[in-house]
Amino acid sequence: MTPTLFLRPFHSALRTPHSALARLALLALLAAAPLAAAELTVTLQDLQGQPVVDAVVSVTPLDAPLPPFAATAPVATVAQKGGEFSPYVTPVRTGTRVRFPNEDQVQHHVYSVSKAKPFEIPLYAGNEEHSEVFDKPGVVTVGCNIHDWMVAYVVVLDTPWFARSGEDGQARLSDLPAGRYRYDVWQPRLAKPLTEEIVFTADGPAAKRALTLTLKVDRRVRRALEGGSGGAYKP
Ligand SMILES: [Cu+2]
Repeated sequence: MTPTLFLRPFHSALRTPHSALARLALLALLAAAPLAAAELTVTLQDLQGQPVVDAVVSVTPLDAPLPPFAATAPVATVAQKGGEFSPYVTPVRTGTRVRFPNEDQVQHHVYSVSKAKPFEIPLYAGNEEHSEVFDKPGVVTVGCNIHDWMVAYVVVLDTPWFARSGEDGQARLSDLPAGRYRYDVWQPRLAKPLTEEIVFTADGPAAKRALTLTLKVDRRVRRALEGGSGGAYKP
């Protein structure tokens, strides 16, 4: 069992001259560890009853500070495959480094003019390594200068609690300390982001929410590179 393994270094730390420091460090660890954690599952569907994919559900504490940011930037990946970005929507915490590998045989020119992260990666092919740190919260729309149908979204959030809805329209969040929160739902076709307050109790059942979203028409034109997996597009 892990407790024995955990206690041994603690006892040896107590015998060192820095025992007070060690004790303080342990107390800080205990204080940071939530005694009980809540879970939230949000089920999203559109007006036709179809599951809504690629929605980002995020949860922000209203009465407690956000957990500290990681010392080293986490890494996420938005690839270019068959003339599309993959994934289409990527939620990340503020400070995350996002890699943009090109898995196609053609060059891409990835850029954004969004306020939270304007950037440009001039024409590049697969083997070059390109990444950007997303250091401000906000929705960053990413495009390609060569293939104007290519679009992706990086949703940069200060909170560490977020999830993207899958094919079943569900977004699941766990390890939420008890408390009062605000949850937000964002989706590229959602006319207006949706916000609601929610309270998690330490011993309560997992919270579930079912939401019906009004989505704008999907105007994306699915095209693929010539000879690519998707077929017929000719530039
Ligand atoms: Cu491109």
